[in-house]
Formats: sequence, C-alpha cells, structure tokens
Amino acid sequence: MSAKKESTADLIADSAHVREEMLKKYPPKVARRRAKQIVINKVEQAEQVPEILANTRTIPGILTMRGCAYAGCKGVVLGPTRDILQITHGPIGCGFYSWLTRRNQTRPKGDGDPNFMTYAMSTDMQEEEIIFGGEKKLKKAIEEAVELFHPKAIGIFATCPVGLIGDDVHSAAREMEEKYPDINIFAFSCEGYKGVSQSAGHHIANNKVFSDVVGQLEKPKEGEFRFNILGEYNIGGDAFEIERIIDACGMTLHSTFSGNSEYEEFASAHTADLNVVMCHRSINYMADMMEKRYGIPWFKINFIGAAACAKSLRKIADYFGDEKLIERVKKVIAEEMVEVERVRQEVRERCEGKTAMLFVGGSRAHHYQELFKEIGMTTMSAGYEFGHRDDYEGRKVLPSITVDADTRNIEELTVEADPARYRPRQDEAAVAGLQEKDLRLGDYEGMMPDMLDNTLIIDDLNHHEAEVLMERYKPDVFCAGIKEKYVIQKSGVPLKQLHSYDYSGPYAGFRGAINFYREMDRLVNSRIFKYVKAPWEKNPELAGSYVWNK
Ligand code: CFM
Repeated sequence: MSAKKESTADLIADSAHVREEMLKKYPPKVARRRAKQIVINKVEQAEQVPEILANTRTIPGILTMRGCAYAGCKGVVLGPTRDILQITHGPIGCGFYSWLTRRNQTRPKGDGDPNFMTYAMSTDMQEEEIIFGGEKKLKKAIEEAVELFHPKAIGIFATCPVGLIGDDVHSAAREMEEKYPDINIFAFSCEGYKGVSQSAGHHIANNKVFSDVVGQLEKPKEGEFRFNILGEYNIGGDAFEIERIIDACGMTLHSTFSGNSEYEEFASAHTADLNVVMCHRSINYMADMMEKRYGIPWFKINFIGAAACAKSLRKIADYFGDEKLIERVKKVIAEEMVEVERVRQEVRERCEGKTAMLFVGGSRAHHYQELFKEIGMTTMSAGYEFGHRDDYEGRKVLPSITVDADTRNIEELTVEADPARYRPRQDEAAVAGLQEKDLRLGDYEGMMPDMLDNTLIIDDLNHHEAEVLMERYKPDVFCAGIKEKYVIQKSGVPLKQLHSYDYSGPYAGFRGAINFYREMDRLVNSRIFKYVKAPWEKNPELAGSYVWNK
C-alpha cells in the first residue's frame, strides 16, 4: 500500500514502526544509543514530555547534518555584526565557507558607516605556520586590518589547527590591544572540534561578547520602551521586517544580537530594560548572564508565524505595562493582520491537510511549525541538529541535565551582580502581575509540548533515518539545509532550506508570514516534483560489495 493512501493521522499513529525501521539497520550498540535520540512524543499534564538524549557526540560513521564550533561562533553569533572586523585565524577554507553562505544581511545607517561583512578576512595559514607557529602572521594580519580600516573592534576566531599547534590567540589580542588602545580586540577559542557541534561555538561566543563587549559603553539609545532582541540573525532580511514592526509600535529596539547590528549597540546593550529571546539555543547564556549582572529580565518570544508574532508583541507591551503602548500594539496588529488573513485564507484552501517535516539546527524546527499550522499543514516529525534537552523538553529539565566531558570543556562564566550597574527593572508586584498574564520570565517550554502525540522527535537526524522518513511518510515538504536538499528533491519531494531560505525571505513578522504562505503554496502544490525521477530509477544502479581478507 502506498504511504499516500494512509491518512496523516494513521501515519503518525504508526510512528513506532517507523522508529523500529530506522533502528533495525544499526549494530546493537549504535541502535541502543540512537533509540534514546528517536523519541515518540507524548504530551502529558503540565507539559510533561518524554526524555530525549541530545547534545552528545555523533556516532562515528554516521552522516550527520551538524557543523562545527567555529561555525557556531564566527558564522552564527558574530557573523551578522557589520562593524566588528572579523579575522579567521586558520586555513583559508574556514573563512571562505563561513562568509555569508547563511544569507545574513545588514544595512549600514549612513554611506560612511563601515560594513565589514562584505569582506572575508583570514590569516590564510600555510604549512610554515603549522610548523613554526602562526601568532606572528596573526599579529601582522591585525596590523594590516588596522591600517586599512581602523575599526572600533576586532574579533579573532581560532580554527582547528590553531588549537592543535597551540597558538595563543588571546595573548596576541592583548598585545595588539596595547598597541592600539582605542580598538577593542578580543579572541575566541572556537576551534571547530570544541564540543560536539556548533552549539559549543554559540556558548564560546556568548561568553566573550559578554565579558569583553557588553557593558563597555554607557550610551543608552533614546526612546521609550527600550529592549534588546537576542538570537535574531537577519537571515533573508528577517530583522528588517521585525524592525519595521517594532518601529510602527513605537518601541525602541536597542540592539539585536546580532542581525543588522553594530558594535556600539552590543557595548551598550546593558542599558536596555528588557531582553527578548528569539533563538533560545544560541543565546540563552547571554540572557542569563545579563540578568545576573545587570538585572535585565528576559522572556522567550517568536516572530516566526503571524499569530506568534502578534502574541510576542503583546507580551512585550504587557511587560512595559503602558496602556497607550498596549493600545498602539493592538492597532498595529489589527492593521497588519488584514492582508495576512486574506492571503492565509486563500493559501490555506490549497494547503490544508498537507504535511511537513522540519530538521533544522536549534530553534527553527520549533518556530516554523507555527507558520505551517496557520495554513493547515501538519508537522509529522521534527528535530534539531544540535539542540539540547531544554530546547526539546523545556527549561524545567535544566537541573537534571547531566554535564559530560564535552560540555565541561566549554567555560561556564561565574557572573555576579555589578555593584554599580545592577538595577532591577520591575518591582516584585509587577513581576507577579506578569506571571499572572502568562508572561513567563526566564522560561522556555521547548518544542515537544507544542507537537502532536506520537510524532517522531529525532535529535541529530542522519541520512539513513531521513531516507526512512521519506519512504514511509512521503511529506509534502521537507525542511532542512543544503546538505539534504538535493537528495530529498531527487526523490520527488520539495525541500525548503530553513537555514538560508534558499533565495527568498524575509519570513519573520507579518510580511514574512505572507511570503512563507505563498512560497509553501507554490512548493506543495506544484506538480513538478512528482515528475522527478531519481538517477537510480532511470539507470541501472551499480552495486558493489567488499571482500575482506580472512
Ligand atoms: Fe538559532 Fe539560527 Fe537555529 Fe542557530 Fe544555525 Fe541559523 Fe539554524 Mo542554520 S542561530 S539555532 S546555529 S535559529 S545558522 S539562524 S538556521 S542551524 S535552526
């Protein structure tokens, strides 16, 4: 019987068999490990969900979707800032492949404002440096960069060989800072092999930006209702749409970490009155540390999905508690929703009942389910490449997460209240009022409570498991990244890149939602993919086997 004839509900109900199918190919030891990372969802009272194994090493031999710590630090967290001059200390490939492939955009405020994002800067390490050390070349690169650009700040990013040969990037940074006292120069020990995925790089980036940048400048932005967005990276222009909406609401976006951002906005971020967290995975450390040192509360928001965006705006307005602001936000939402609703209804007619799967890094596999729900599509299975248990099960599990050697490898900063600058932003009564309004400060409930019972939640999905999912579920759209794209499309299912958005976007906010609805409509209702014949279906397949010398 072909999978298409079964209803989506039947397919989801049968997830135990799909899971078995995935596991039976593995040797027993591997199967035991993977069994803990392939979980059948069940949401009980008080958002209780099953435990999942996450943030552990990929088993050697498995084709993972993950990236490295350098990617998480340089590419993800720092990459979208436009005026921190970034130097990759390493062989040229690391710098080149982390250069704008994520489609993070930026918009300098004036013509004369620096924008270093259009450059890929690297020490281009050679054999000579691997043998005799690369610090000299790094310092020369910094001198050259200063001569050319004289930036406000320079970030140095270590790649694998730097750690292996023992170059001290931090002392090089200190030395050069003495030489150029008006430039903030800092280095990241984000060698690719640190930790088990790019998640380690996020943490390393958070630590350094917190210790060396935030709090360096006492320059609050002018305007009312000042807050920071943490974990928004302006992929495909998302930040521009979010900025447009916040502006319309009359609120002041102090700084975004790090989409469309500037150094000085980071340096003075501690003067804002609230942090809202978009991507919990990549930046929750910063939110916690800023709360401890400066007293800035945070809560989770999501600008992906029109309803989620509206809800997030209402939450921010409620936090500030100003009646005029609350009214204005309501008005903006009402105005924006007219066009959103028109397109949504039209698209929904054609998309209702279709199915999707989402396997993205750490947050989008959760956030994008909102958009699918809005056009009547069901998420049959989802997972993160490198999320932690709290991204799946909610922050309530944080105390029970076991810290292994890989995690211990990443420094955990001890942060205390700043004696002069710690300032509670709300009194106790106000905080109690917020909790009543279901505004959960410092919390994230995770992805699993939002998913249907019996859906498969898969951590660090690999190629073999993706094939089983495709065969059994035949989704109408598969959401993942470039490494998966062509394998999936060759089997006749459209793949939407939720990392780079392919060539499209924005998808955040209200106009972003409209873009996404339209694009999904075109993808899931186009018949073109059904005509795709995979090469192995058209031509005889070459098969081989190994003969082992006994
Ligand atoms: Fe956060 Fe991201 Fe994501 Fe991420 Fe990423 Fe990304 Fe991502 Mo690609 S910061 S965890 S490390 S939302 S680059 S903008 S799309 S894997 S799901």
